[in-house]
Amino acid sequence: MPKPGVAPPESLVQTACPLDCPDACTLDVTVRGGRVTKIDGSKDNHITDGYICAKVRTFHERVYGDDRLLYPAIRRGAKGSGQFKRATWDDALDLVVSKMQEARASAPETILPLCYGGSNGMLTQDFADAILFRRLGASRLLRTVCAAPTGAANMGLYGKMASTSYEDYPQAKLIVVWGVNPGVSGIHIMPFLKEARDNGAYVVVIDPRSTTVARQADLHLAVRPGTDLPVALAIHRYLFEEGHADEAFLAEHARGAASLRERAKEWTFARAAEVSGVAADQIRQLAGRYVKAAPALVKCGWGLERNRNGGSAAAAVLALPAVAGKFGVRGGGFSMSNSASWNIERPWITEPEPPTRAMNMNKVGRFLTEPEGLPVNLLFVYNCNPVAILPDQRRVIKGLEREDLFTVVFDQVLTDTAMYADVVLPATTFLEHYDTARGYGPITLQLGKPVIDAVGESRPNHDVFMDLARRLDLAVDGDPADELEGMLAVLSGLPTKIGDDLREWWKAAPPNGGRPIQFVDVFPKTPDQKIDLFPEALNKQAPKGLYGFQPDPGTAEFPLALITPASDRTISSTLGELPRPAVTLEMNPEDAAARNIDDGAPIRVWNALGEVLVKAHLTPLLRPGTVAMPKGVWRRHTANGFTSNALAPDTLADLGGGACFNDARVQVARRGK
Ligand SMILES: Nc1nc2c(c(=O)[nH]1)N[C@H]1C(S)=C(S)[C@@H](COP(=O)(O)OP(=O)(O)OC[C@H]3O[C@@H](n4cnc5c(=O)[nH]c(N)nc54)[C@H](O)[C@@H]3O)O[C@H]1N2
Ligand SMILES: Nc1nc2c(c(=O)[nH]1)N[C@H]1C(S)=C(S)[C@@H](COP(=O)(O)OP(=O)(O)OC[C@H]3O[C@@H](n4cnc5c(=O)[nH]c(N)nc54)[C@H](O)[C@@H]3O)O[C@H]1N2
Ligand code: SF4
Ligand SMILES: [Mo]
Repeated sequence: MPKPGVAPPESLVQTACPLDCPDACTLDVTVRGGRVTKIDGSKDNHITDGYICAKVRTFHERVYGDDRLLYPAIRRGAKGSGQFKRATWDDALDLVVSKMQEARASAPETILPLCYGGSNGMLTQDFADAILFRRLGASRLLRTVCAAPTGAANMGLYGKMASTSYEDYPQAKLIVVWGVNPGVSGIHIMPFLKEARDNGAYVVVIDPRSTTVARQADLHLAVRPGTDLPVALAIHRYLFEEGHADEAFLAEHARGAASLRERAKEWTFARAAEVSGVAADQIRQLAGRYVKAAPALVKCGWGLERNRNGGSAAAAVLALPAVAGKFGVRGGGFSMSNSASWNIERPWITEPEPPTRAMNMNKVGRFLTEPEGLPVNLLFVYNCNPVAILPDQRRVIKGLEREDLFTVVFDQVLTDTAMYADVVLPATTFLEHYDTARGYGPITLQLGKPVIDAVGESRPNHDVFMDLARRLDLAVDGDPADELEGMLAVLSGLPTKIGDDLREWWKAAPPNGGRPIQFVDVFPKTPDQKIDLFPEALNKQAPKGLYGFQPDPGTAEFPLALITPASDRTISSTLGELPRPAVTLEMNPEDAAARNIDDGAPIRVWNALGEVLVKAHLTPLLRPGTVAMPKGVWRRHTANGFTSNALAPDTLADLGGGACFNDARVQVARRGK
């Protein structure tokens, strides 16, 4: 114990951020008296460069916050009331095990693990959890809430080829920032983008909103949500029909160009302009500039995928550098999620995925309330906050209220979802356990390590899932018994050899130094290493065929397109328990005037699925006809306890079973004072 009046010694410990974020920052964490007092970006990592996002800078407030789960608990009151009774780990796990045994004896597929991106690390997801749920024969979860359409497009066209890293942006002479807002959701791109501009790069932004990057851009196409496909196809039409396609490159490296050309044919600049709501001249200008610029880079984000046309839009955008011949130079080609850049073996998962039913997470509300076939009777939620982040929030909540559903929520804080749990299990945070941090912007990999002891009785995912496996007699010899054995198993599966001293943080990059040039260092991972511009499997999947456009879902009753972009603190719902500014609905003054709504007025936003009560924030930075609310907010942030997800349909994108958050169409009206 330090003497009274004498400050305990302070130490600086380095670790890495494993959150679902492209940047994978290296963190300098200040620890005093066993407590974290400050979290900052490290200078040792040139991408992190000494700064981090506003979210993680406050992460220690979560670690010690009022909402932190400190011990296991069992439900006492009605579902949703948030009343729990403290329990021992033994009692809580015994109860979970008895319910799992029951389900296993009747039909193991009535068990559904529900997880997503709480942690992107390799130890906290797809490890002991996969071992447990595979051996149990539980239903499988299709993790489609994010990146499924862009992922399907990249997989179909390029077999998930690695893409241009942040460090090479400054080489580009033209950068198209397409459906992404790096000012809040990829902050470590920003200095590289600035350097590119300083070097004379022409920057184009395609986004319905005038984001910070859009305001700095040379050209901004404020498209209607869901209309990127016609814009991209109009550029393809220009490339093919006006002699700008790189026929030599296509002949050598691609298949399916004729089919893409055929689908693009109908999309003149004029038609694309009409549908997307931007001037034909702007699209023509982008196309002309793109043809001339070298190196030219397309940064494909996630904003364009969250609608009915998202997969085809992403495919058409990713096809641009192929048709225009923009590969083969540093700073050219495309840049997007690099999540598949590592060939990581997972030898510890000794069995293949069982052929159990696969359930699309966007439909969880539907599965819980209107089961087709076997119901879901045991829901095990971890690394995910479904009430806050899944579409059709009211249906999700209705499902969680089912008395015959047994819900386990394993989390760090009492989330909106944990309120509905039968058993709550406390999880450690990345400051209290080992994990990896895998960048999917920069291609880097680092070790995350505990910088403080576990808070309360919280435990790491690995320990709890292995404990459950043992209690269910599902553990076998050779399973990594604890967190450290797990970490060693992860390290042994890596393509890069590293030392076994787990006290040292390390980072590694693939042989090309993490800065691959497409078609020099990396090639399509398709069987013949060719680009498939018209994968038949994708063509079959899309309701109107690949590159087939589906019109706007708006109606006279619900004409406004509600989009839910990231803000600087709300991207996923992690840390949403900390104080946040009140949520508002952003709307263009024109749309507001038509409804007699002033800035700050209390309003009602609704459609057939639900209603959200917030205040209006009038801003010309959003195109008329489109309104916006941030994603990742919690129920406590609106006046009636529902968020934008109460208005988001559970319909699916054309490819990859992706979410259609931005297909929400709504009406807005003023509320009484
Ligand atoms: N610090 C930090 N950064 C993160 C994360 C984090 O946890 N912390 N999480 C990461 C995750 S999981 C994700 S998915 C990314 C999300 O990062 P982004 O790709 O930036 O995702 P969004 O904010 O959903 O959408 C981006 C932009 O698309 C626009 N948009 C909406 N609809 C359309 C459309 O139809 N067409 C076009 N062209 N644009 C549209 C929106 O206005 C928005 O400005 O951020 C990542 N970045
Ligand atoms: N309306 C709307 N909704 C959206 C989107 C949108 O555009 N619009 N975008 C979506 C996107 S891009 C994404 S990525 C998803 C994000 O959705 P989720 O992946 O569900 O992300 P979070 O909301 O952060 O929830 C993660 C939870 O995991 C917990 N957690 C973190 N680490 C651990 C751990 O080690 N162990 C355990 N047991 N728990 C842990 C955190 O405390 C947190 O509660 O949301 C989607 N939701
Ligand atoms: S969430 Fe992203 S920007 Fe924030 S600290 Fe983690 S890696 Fe860095
Ligand atoms: Mo995401």
